[in-house]
Amino acid sequence: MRLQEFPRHPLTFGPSPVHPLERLTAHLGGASVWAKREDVSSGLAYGGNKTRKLEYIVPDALAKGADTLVSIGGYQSNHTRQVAAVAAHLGLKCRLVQEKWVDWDDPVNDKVGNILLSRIMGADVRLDPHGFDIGIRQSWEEAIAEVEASGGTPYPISAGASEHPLGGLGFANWAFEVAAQEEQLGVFFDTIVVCTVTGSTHAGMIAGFAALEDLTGRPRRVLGIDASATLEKTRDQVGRIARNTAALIELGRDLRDDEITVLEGWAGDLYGIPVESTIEAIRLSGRLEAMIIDPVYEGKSMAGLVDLVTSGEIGRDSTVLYAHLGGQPALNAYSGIFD
Ligand code: 5PA
Repeated sequence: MRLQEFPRHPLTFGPSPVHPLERLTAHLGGASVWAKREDVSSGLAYGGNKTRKLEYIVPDALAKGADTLVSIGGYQSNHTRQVAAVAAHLGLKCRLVQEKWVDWDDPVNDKVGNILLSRIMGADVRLDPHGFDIGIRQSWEEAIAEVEASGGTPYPISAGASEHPLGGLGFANWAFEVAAQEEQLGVFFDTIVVCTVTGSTHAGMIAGFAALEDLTGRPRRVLGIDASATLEKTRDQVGRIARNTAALIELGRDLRDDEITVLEGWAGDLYGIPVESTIEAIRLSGRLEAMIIDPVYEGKSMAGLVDLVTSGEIGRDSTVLYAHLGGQPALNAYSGIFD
């Protein structure tokens, strides 16, 4: 099926805004840097990248007659907050497993930010002591079984909606949205920088931009910056989801290895723990652009962008698009960094 033919349930205001980051560009003194803002493109509890993924998943949930969305993430998961928002918006119930993915010593880590918002939106939020893993989790399978046992009709959405068969479509479509915006703005983004953890954001982009390249003959680089600190798992997951998504939208060819690039160097040793470069990137982006980014994901991909542009690895003549995937509510659980 062609991408345009998949059912899509609108959850955003429309295309996410694209704008230049002029002061950051001047400061870095290299490539021209722009941002595309998933953090300001939906009215549903601050939105973010999962909202766009869920646009393609909701039609399936509704078609199957589900009454409860069941999902999983860390205490400060942005994904589970967006699932809770979409459930509220649709009038469905929501059951969330919040695992202790991050050993972050902040006394309000399980009270403020994303988890607070999910509670406000009426989700059944349950804490679970298990640690970080992007794969399929037993705790989530148990939650699905519990909903069933109590007479509900669960609709399972895996971590980050990534293992979901339709999880890559939202960002395959993002690529086409970028192409339409390029036309309006008279620019061409030869390099995209995106944070990657559970993989379907980056993977969807890879499939979408591959399809565009086949149409236009103009290649570009889609650089995933790992923030999982479990690089091999993320790399495998990105490659697998990119290939599945490419097949789903009938790309008609295999993806080349050079189309799947997950870069390491900015995650630190552990998922969810900011390192010095993360904190510097957050301050830089705030100070120069009033563009707020978080310490778990976007601070790490911005740190990658800063280094790649400064070192010239992304050349001076490049025009770079930074995918801002949301995630700011988690900042509240990390206030101690900025005291
Ligand atoms: C997340 C993910 P992927 O998981 O699709 O690779 O996206 C990475 C990412 N930026 C990037 C932000 C703000 C994100 O929230 N968040 C997860 C969550 O539970 O919130 C899925 C891990």
